[in-house]
Amino acid sequence: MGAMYLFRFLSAALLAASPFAVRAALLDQPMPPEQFQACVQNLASQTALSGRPLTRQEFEQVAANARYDDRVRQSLLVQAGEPTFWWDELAAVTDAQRVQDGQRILAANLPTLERIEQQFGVPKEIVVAIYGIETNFGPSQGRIPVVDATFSLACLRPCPETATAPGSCASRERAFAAARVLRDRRVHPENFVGSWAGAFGRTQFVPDSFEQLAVDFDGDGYADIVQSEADAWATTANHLKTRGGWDMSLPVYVEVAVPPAMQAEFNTGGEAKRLSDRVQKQSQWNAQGWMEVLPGGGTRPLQLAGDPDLYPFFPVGLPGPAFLVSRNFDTILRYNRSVRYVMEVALLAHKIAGGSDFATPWPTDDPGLSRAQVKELQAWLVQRGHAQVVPDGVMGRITRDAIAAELTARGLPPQRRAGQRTMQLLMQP
Ligand SMILES: [Ca+2]
Repeated sequence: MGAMYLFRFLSAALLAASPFAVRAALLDQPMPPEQFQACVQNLASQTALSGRPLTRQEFEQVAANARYDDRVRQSLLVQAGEPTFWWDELAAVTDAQRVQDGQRILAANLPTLERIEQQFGVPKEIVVAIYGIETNFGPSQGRIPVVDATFSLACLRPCPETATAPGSCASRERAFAAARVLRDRRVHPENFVGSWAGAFGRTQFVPDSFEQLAVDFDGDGYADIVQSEADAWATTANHLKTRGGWDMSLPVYVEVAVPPAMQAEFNTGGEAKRLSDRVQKQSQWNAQGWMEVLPGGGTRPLQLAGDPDLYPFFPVGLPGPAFLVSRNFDTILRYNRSVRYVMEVALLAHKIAGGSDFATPWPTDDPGLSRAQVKELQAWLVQRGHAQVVPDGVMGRITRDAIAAELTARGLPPQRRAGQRTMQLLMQP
């Protein structure tokens, strides 16, 4: 289930790039088999546009077994529809259970993770946090054949006609990469299953990234991000090193207090604000009165080594937690293009290393639930007669429907979420 996090972010990026009319028409109903076949034939005719060599014959050999999977379309739709809150997701993603699981993985594999940290220059806690967020530290990696997922996605998200340079269209290139991975026998077909977005393995790589970045770290001659934790961790570290250039001397973020005179400027009404064009040296932020917020709520001038470049990031604007972020923020953003994902990874890594939550409260009187609490609430909903709710700790559509129904039954506004306060309110006898 951890893998769902990645899929959600990917879908947001994919949808954002899509012209609405095309999206609406293609996502309206399951794609008819003949339309999928025509689409795959069209892809076969475009192998010259593959970013790496791939012949039409090689592609067709893989395509012969490809099937349209409607879960791809349904996931695109579901993910687009439900608004979610920072405080809910961070509470669930970095809950006590996941922190403990991460610490256990770290302790049990310390020599391997330290060698990865040394070789790639990426903190072991960041690697473990990504493992925890992508697949909940485990082999649960989704069940859709990567070929089916990438081909379906390529057909649901067709390339613009202007994308005529090799490798120029992401959805098409992903399908081509899936075909190349099987052609080159780099992954056993049985293991080549993953998310609806085509991500597979313990740290959820899409085939094109896998091709370029996979590492054989356990030395058996085979980069296997499905079976081998060491290979998956090293591949993730390699991504952060190669694509972003991780700086071991810097944290991802420093929580800050904004000088009172500047606060009005960052009052966004709830929208995230990433001000990467406002980079300046730590010493300049200090000179302007920005202060580091300490775990207990106290403040002091920022004191990172080397006077690094930093820029402001506000998840929900002010009031709310505020940050100055380093180049490592951008490096995680290249791994997964979601600022929320970046903060989830950074906070989970921080907590695995013994750090604490943000000191500044979120602007809500109903803070988010841990997965254990969501499970408890779901079990209660089942007792209340919502038989279709599954107590799995994931706040999905069915759980949200049941919460709204229970709130309505009590004459309360039918919001589609529950935090600490709502849970208490609902479950009190
Ligand atoms: Ca290996």
